[in-house]
Amino acid sequence: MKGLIFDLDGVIVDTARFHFLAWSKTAEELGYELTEEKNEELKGVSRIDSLKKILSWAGTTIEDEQFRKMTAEKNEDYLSYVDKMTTDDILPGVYDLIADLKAKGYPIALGSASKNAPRILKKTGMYEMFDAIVDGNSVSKAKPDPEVFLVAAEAIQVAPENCVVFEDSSAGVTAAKRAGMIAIGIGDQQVLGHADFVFPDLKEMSVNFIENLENKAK
Ligand code: B16
Ligand code: MG
Repeated sequence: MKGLIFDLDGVIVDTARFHFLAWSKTAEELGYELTEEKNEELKGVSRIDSLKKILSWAGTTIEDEQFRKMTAEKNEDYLSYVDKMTTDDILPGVYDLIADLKAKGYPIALGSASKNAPRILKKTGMYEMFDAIVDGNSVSKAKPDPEVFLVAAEAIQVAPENCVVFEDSSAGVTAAKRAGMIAIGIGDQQVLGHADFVFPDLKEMSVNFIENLENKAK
């Protein structure tokens, strides 16, 4: 049986929007305007690496202390949005899909770069749905490194080649492919063309599709 690994931000909940709002504020302080297009490159990327990217786009450098302060402030700002989340913030179709897959007996893991994953899952009532939660607190190498998905596969005791990853970020799809897994991109075909399949959102995904996945992957 296949193991299913879900990314969090942009797949289960739309916190990508909150990251964008918070990073835009940081970028502004650095005299840089973060566009939605550039923000795509921050999706799935760790907090530390995100600020490193913004600094390089802004063509500037800062002292370590300032770096630490900026990531802390960004996180505080981000959490002010997260703490207002409820079950209504689960993306359409996601709760029912995961509940149906769980009922069929599929092992289900979270594979997220976020250190705030448990807090978000608890706020939205999704915490209990997962057999394993692997997030930014449990891995040291950020996507596109495959570590997060390999650790998740191990946690649900499924071989990587039998795992299916649901990801909204380009870095995450690359990580899933490097892990030797089937990657299902959730979002824009233009951004996620390297995934095995791309769906605009999980509303379009069915249990039947997962059941018939054998040999369909690239
Ligand atoms: P945090 P995912 C990722 O989550 C986000 O896509 C990315 O934008 C964010 O920088 C990263 O988590 C770290 O998040 O600051 O909460 O630790 O998409 O891998 O679920
Ligand atoms: Mg994501």
